[in-house]
Parts: sequence; C-alpha cells; structure tokens
Amino acid sequence: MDIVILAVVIAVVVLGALGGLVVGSRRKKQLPPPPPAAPDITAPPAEPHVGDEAETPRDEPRRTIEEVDLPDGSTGVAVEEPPVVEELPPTEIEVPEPTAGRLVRLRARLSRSQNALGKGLLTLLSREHLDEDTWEEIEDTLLTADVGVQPTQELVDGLRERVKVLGTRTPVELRGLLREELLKLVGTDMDRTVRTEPEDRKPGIVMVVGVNGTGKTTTTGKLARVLVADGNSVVLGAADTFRAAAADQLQTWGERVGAHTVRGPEGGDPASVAFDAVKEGKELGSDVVLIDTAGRLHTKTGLMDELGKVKRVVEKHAPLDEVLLVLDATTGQNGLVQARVFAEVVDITGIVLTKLDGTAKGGIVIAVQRELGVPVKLVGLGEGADDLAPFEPEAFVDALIGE
Ligand SMILES: Nc1nc2c(ncn2[C@@H]2O[C@H](COP(=O)(O)OP(=O)(O)O)[C@@H](O)[C@H]2O)c(=O)[nH]1
Ligand SMILES: [Mg+2]
Repeated sequence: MDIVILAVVIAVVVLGALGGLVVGSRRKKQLPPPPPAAPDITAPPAEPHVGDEAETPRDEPRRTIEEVDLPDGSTGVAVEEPPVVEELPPTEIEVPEPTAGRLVRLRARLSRSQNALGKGLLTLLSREHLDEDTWEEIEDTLLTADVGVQPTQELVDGLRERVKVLGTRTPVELRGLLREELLKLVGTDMDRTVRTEPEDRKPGIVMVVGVNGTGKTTTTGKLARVLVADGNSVVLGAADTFRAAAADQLQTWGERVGAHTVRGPEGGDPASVAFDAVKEGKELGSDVVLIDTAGRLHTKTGLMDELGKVKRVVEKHAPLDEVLLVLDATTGQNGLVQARVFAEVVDITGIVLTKLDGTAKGGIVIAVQRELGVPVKLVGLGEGADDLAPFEPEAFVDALIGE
C-alpha cells in the first residue's frame, strides 16, 4: 500500500519536474484567481436547481460595442476601428500541465475541507467493541457523506462480515478492508475514458450539460486544455447563448490554449451554434469539438426541448461521442435530482463531478453512478486551469480515507 503511494508520489514529482523543465519558461501565469486561502467551508453552498433562472452574472461585465469610446472627431468611421481591440488575444499560448497524477491533489484538498468520511470511519472501526451503536454511527457517517442509502447498507454489511472473519484487527488491516469495500462500491471495471476519438471520422463531438453554476463552462475550458496538451486541435461551441458573457468566458478559455470558439448572437439559437461549431470543426479538420450548453431554463420542458434540439441538430453531422453531465458535488442529493432530469433528455455517457475540493461529501460519486448507471469520468478539484482530473477509483478512495 505504502509502496504504491510512494510510487505515485515519485511519479508525480518526476512528471512535474519534467513538465517544469520542458514548458516552465513558456508557461504563463494562470489567469483565474486562485481560490481564497481559507475558504469558508461552513458557508452554505449555492444550490442551483433545475429551472433556476440566471442570477447575477458571475463574470466581469464587459463593455458592449456601443460603449466603446470613439476617438475624438470620428463619426462615421467607427467601422474602421473594430472594437476587437478591446479583446486583444493573448500573445502566448499556454501549455497545460500533464493530467497524470492530478488526482493526488485531491487528498490535500479533501483534508483541508475536513474530510470527515475517511477519518470518521477509521476511528469508529478502531473501537474495541464494534457494537450495534458503533455500526449505526458508521452508517450515519456514510450517509452524511452522501454515499446513499443502498450503497451504505452494502458497505456496512460487507464490513461487518469481514470484520467478523478477521477476529482481531489492526488499524492497517481495517484500513485495508475499508479501502477494498469502498473500491467495490466506486467500481474499478468501468470505462472512464472520455471518448473524443471516434474510429471512423473526425472530429469527435462532446456535449457538456448541467444546471447553471455547476461548472460547465469551466469544465469545457479545462477539458479543452487537456485535449490540446495531448496534441488535439479543438473547436469550442458556445451554445449557451443566454448572455454574451457566457460565450466570452468560453472564448477566453479557448484563446489561452489556441482553441477556436464558434459563437452566435446573444439570445440566438443554441442548436445552430452547436451545428456551426461541428461544421467548422469538420472544415478545419479538427480533432474534437466541445459544445458548452445553457442550464438555466425556466422549466423542465424548456430544458428538454432545447437540449433535445441541440442534440438532434448536431447529429445531422454525426452522433455525439460523449455527453458529459456536470454536477456540483457540494449540492448533495440535489445533484441526484438534476441527474435524473438530464438523463431523461439526453443519453448521459459520463459524469463530471465538480467542486470536490469544497466538500466532505465525496460519497456522492458512489450515489450518482448508481443513480445513472454511468461512470464518473472527470472531477473538478478547484478553480485553477489545470484543476480537472481523470477519475481514478484507487486514487479517489485513498484521498477519501487519507493517510
Ligand atoms: N472550487 C471549485 N470551483 C469550481 C470548480 N469548477 C467550477 N468552479 C467554479 O464554479 C463557478 C461556476 O462555473 P461555470 O463554469 O461558470 O458554471 P456554468 O454555469 O455551469 O457554466 C465558477 O466560479 C467556477 O470557477 C471546481 O472544481 N472547484
Ligand atoms: Mg456556463
């Protein structure tokens, strides 16, 4: 066990060092501000709901074209002074860091957010007498961490059985048991690769869906970085046309890694933006098209209609290779309700669980996979540009249990 951790740590250090050597001089300072040093984890998280209307835009308001000051004396010549001057593209393209070993960061971040699950369970299991009350406490701990009722029952049953067989138990043995039982629930044999490379054609088409505020645009941007780092050319489709700032946000992510963003007029038809993005991806011979969508529709019916239409229209080009549902881990059970609604509209092929850095409720991974029968493929570990990690069951469970 320890050897595995050591090996992972060494691998990360070596990879990091190599990455630093190769790209260190070219890598720019990362744009999104780092999360506050001491996040207030006691504050209740914002919980977006299906059907929520957009709230105050989180992005910096941008000046619209009308507000651009014209040079003195110019009246009709504004056309000659295109307002794009405002949006000078970054001169340097960033080189994202490798994805290998990113999930190791989760351990540090989970312990920062007072990871109750692992420590709590191990403490309880280490009691001399594992009586009914203790088992109930173990159950409560799992439920509090959003593992879900059915999986909790399975885990407790499994643990009880194995503890009985074990007789005397050392902390190391208990940790081993807990790790194995948790791994069973998380699942080690699901295909968690994000499918971006269909065999017979290009580009691969990925659609990102989810409720407003869960982290769709951020995830799309982070994913674009990963794909570019792996040598893919990427086109982004800003099919969240609700407000211009949403497309700006995506475009900024794209510009940083040299991915082109296709966008439409504010309030325009999301499906036609998505269609155009794939069209452009085809024309440019791109490897992957990532489509960011809106999740702020008034009603469930509205959501169904719009997402269904985006999907249908895109599929005039080719089938979607991947539909990623983005869920905010801090919203707990509410995330499951959202998952159900989206699964009715589109065939979800993978889950992205964001904001795992801000919650002790990592058990939601287990619950949501059960709910949808679809694997968690990626996890968001922070607001930083490279804070998106491939989901690895072993590393995740190790992060949950801690040292
Ligand atoms: N701490 C943390 N914040 C995140 C993560 N992913 C996204 N966010 C933040 O969540 C907020 C909403 O993200 P955004 O991508 O605009 O959500 P969208 O409305 O679904 O497109 C932004 O402030 C992001 O920086 C994550 O993994 N961890
Ligand atoms: Mg968005």
